[in-house]
Amino acid sequence: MEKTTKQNEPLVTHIFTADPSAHVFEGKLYIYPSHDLDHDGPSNDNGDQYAMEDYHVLSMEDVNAPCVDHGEVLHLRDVPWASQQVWAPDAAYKNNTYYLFFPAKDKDGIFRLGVATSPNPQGPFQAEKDYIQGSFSIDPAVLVDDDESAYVYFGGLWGGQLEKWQTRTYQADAEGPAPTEPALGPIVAELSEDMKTFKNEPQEISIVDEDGNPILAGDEDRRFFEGAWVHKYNGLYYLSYSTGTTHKIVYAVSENPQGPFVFKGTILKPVIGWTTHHSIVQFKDKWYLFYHDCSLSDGVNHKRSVKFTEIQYNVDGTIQTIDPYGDE
Ligand code: FUB
Repeated sequence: MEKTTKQNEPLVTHIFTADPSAHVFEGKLYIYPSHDLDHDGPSNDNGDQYAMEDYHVLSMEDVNAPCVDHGEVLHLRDVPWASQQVWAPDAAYKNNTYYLFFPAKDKDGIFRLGVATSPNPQGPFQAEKDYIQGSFSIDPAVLVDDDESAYVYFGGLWGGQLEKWQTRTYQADAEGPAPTEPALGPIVAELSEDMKTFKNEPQEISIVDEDGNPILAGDEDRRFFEGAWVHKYNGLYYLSYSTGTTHKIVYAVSENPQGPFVFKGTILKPVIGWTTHHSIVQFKDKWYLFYHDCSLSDGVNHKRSVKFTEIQYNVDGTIQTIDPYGDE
């Protein structure tokens, strides 16, 4: 009998997967994860342990249906500009085309964002020859808005190199702001009609507290670290992201896709493993959080597994906090 998929359990166990970006395409749930590699190489704050080389696409006909692995859909060797580390991807649909957005290090060891295309949501994807000009750092997440304008959100601290781009040129020795200064926000750029170039200069997003004060770099329970995701609920834009060092998924809300966003609270408490990374998607009449943890590998940080769970909104639009192991 085919295995059904259960909430809060790994979607697949034959490979390690992480950083899930979930979308509903053609009436099915498609998940675009990183494909973690099992290896004994170095592990450090630079993220060298995340040595991924390819992408697989997963899909589910329904939330309790078997999860299908569509196999390798893009490999590092087929990305002409990239040298290593294909990290957290996302996908989008526009112009009758499916676009896979992904970060990788270029030949100089600098993270850039690439794009690859396919006529099908399950790939395979064909990479563009060069990275998106003007792109930097990691974790692209794309929102195609109701009016078809498309925005890519990106950025990540430490190994994701966001600190090194504060002047908008790469400075290898640059460090982040002092704890009492405003934190670095994620970056947003509107995409051109062809989805392969930025329409304008990338802008830093401002995240503020309920009084309008910027979230500070030392406020590690609330400041942006990596893994931005934007979804729309009741006409408002919800920016959610990982706090990195405090291992939470938190969120902030705005009336504008480019912010400023007002901090609201925690969506997901820490999972097993250092990184936490998610996406939020509506499927039929329910909303789901896709996330990862390291339970399948007993806590090995670079051997992660994608899971999902339902999320609930309160009547005021806030999201109820999830304890990933609450029922155990
Ligand atoms: O998977 C590699 C990196 O780990 C991602 O880009 C980050 O968001 C973190 O999950």
